[in-house]
Amino acid sequence: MGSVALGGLKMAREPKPDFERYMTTLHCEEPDRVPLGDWHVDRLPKESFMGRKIVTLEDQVDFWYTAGFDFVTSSSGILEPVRAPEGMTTKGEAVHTEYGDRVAREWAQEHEGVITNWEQYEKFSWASEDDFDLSQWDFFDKNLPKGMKAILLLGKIYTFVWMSMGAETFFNALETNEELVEALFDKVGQIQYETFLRVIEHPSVGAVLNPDDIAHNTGLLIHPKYLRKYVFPWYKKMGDVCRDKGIGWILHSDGDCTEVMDDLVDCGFHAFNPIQPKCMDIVEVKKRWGDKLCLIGNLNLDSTLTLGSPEDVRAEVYERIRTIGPGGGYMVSSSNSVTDFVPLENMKAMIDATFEFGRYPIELEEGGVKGTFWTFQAKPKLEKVEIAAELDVEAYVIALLRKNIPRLIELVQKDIDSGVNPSDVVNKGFIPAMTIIGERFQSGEIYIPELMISAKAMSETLEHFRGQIAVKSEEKLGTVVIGTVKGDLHDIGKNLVIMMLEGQGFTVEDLGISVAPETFVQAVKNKKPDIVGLSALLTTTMMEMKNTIDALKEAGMRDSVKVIVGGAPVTQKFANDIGADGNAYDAPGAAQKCKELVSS
Ligand code: B1M
Repeated sequence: MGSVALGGLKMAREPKPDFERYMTTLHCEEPDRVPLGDWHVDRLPKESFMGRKIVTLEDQVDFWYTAGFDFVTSSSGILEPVRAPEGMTTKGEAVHTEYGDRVAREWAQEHEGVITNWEQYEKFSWASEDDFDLSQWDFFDKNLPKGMKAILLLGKIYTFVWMSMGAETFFNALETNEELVEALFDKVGQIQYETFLRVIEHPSVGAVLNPDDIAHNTGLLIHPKYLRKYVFPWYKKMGDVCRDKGIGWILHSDGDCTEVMDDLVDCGFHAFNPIQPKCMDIVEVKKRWGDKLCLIGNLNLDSTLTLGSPEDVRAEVYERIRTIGPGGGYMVSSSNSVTDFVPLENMKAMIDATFEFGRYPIELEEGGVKGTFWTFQAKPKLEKVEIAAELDVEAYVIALLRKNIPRLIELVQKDIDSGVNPSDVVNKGFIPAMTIIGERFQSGEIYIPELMISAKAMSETLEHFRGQIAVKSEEKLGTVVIGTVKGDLHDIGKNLVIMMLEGQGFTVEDLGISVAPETFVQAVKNKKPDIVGLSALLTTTMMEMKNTIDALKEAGMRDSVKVIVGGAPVTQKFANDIGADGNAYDAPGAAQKCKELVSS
């Protein structure tokens, strides 16, 4: 090995890194054993694993080597919207971790980005490839242990653009401010591409992993036509270079990417990560794309790695290697990254089991290891809602989806002129139309931007008729106080839920993100809502839902409100266990559930 001094945890086995093993796997062939594939491990699990602080580059290399990886990862030229104009911040607050420490987290403002118009675009302090400190690559060139290579983490093009604009502005701008969107994608793509060209000249670089999330639990975040226009051409440009140079090219995207898997193959990717078990069935993915794409991931971060025992983790690794490993083209990794809420024993179990079961040829018996493990669970079947449609609802649907306010105004005026009671325009026109739009979102016909745009179009039209079609307070369905629970900064889903609730006639009080139980209690005291809505996207923050329900009990208020919980990892069973009154899988479902709760 090179000049890196190895310390830390003594492993029972010699790591013996071999990047050839990694490359053979990327080419969907069988190496000597299944490699470990995680590309990000939070600082605290790394430190706990090593039993000391991770400070220097030597420490970093030491961790990846000792843990048994064939590579070390490092980011370069990852643009972060933290180069924001003064007074604006994209840094989140500190949150609790498994390791008892608190770490600051990055987050993006849903409503306000830092580049929402041309003036901000011009003023933004754009980085060039000269601004990035690339010194670690010289270090890796000289010091990586024998057999190890470095993986460059670069390519956040889609993520940077939406985060810098803010989700809502970005979704809207796709249709209304195309020039700015295009300019941003070009700018970011160019910076990423030039940095990429520079870094891959280093002999230590064995692969490039592009961490760019383009999907969520049930599908792509935006229509694939935008990805094909703005994002995939950059991926392909980089993919062509990687293929020419014989280095690996890997996409990390959360969520269900089924719709664009063929595009990803065309972009030249060798591998796809992390195949979240809740979103994609890895067995099916292997069947359809396993000869073209190596699969990295699928170890369940929602449950097994975070809430399961080391035996469960061992059983899940066994199952993945048994079903996906034969023939090559599979690496064991978490379904996102090893976060600071993965217990150390579970991380160790994942690594140990990969060494234990991953030797080729893979010959593992079904049911050979005891433990609870997860396989793909399809999304719940949707119940069709009966719609009392007396007006020309389809015309409303079309105009809402196109955000055609003049047409909506015309439709409303025509209905009022023909004698329809103004409040029935809402109840028999807008609400059924939004219900239909919600169903189209649920079935994957439309995407998040269309859902958001429709909800906005409805409220803008109602604003136009303010005074004429004021929904009387006795006709309002009720009040919902909602927030993302403490420690959790995800808010796109919660905001969609709010829009759907308002679209169905609820008054909503939004408490924002990382909302403490006491704040919910205070809001219930002050606003006297009918329903409290709790959103959580992280397994670890789901416990705050229970804490909030307990706090309501302690304050003697639990019986005065219904509680609905939701968010990607939340299940009906979990909702029952913590004593919630309802759970919904998505925003239209949440509005439906709230209607049921107020009428029960
Ligand atoms: Co994060 N992230 N993230 N992330 N992120 C997830 C959620 C994750 C599932 C990805 C994965 O596993 N591959 C994973 C959580 C795993 C787990 O714990 N089970 C994860 C992780 C691990 C993390 C970090 C820890 C990463 C890290 O730092 N190592 C970190 C944590 C930050 C924190 O909160 N403390 C983090 C950070 C981020 C970003 C900041 C980069 C960004 C958030 C930006 C923002 O929200 N402003 C982000 C994103 C975008 C995601 C993914 C890719 C997409 C989430 C999203 O916006 N979806 C997500 C992957 C995934 O979802 N598969 C992921 C779109 C939205 C419309 O859907 O939010 O599911 P969703 O909401 C739906 C339903 O869930 C439901 O209705 C909504 C609309 O239909 N719903 C409700 C939501 N709330 C509801 C409430 C209800 C009822 C229904 O009643 C009240």
